[in-house]
Amino acid sequence: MGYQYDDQNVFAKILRGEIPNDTVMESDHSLAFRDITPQAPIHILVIPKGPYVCFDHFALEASDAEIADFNRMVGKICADQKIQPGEDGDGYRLISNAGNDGVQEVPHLHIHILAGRGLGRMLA
Ligand code: DGP
Repeated sequence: MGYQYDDQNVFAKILRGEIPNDTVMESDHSLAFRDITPQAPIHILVIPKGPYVCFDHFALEASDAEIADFNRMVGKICADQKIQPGEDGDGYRLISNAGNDGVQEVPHLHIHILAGRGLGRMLA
């Protein structure tokens, strides 16, 4: 299957500096910034800098360095924000929507980190 990356999506514009963002963390391969419509007291989006549409695209085609960098950034943010369960915080939820059924609004891979309130039982 060929992945079609639209370089006019809003996160591509953020990466090019065309749209401002509230950056939380930046590395060689990844960027984290606050969601513009937060659904919880902590709502941070983590994106790879490379042109990946969704999680499977990234997992199958990104380099090991990009994948390691991305995963490490999610972990570092959990530590920085003090939301690790059983450590300083009370836990968090990670969500990555993909495609039509996943109701993905922005077609550039992003993981939502949600925390800071009870998030309820939710699988769908
Ligand atoms: P999703 O449905 O998983 O594709 O969610 C996309 C999220 O991106 C949604 O929670 C709102 C957020 N978002 C959309 N446009 C912008 C923007 O320009 N800046 C920021 N920071 N977040 C945005």
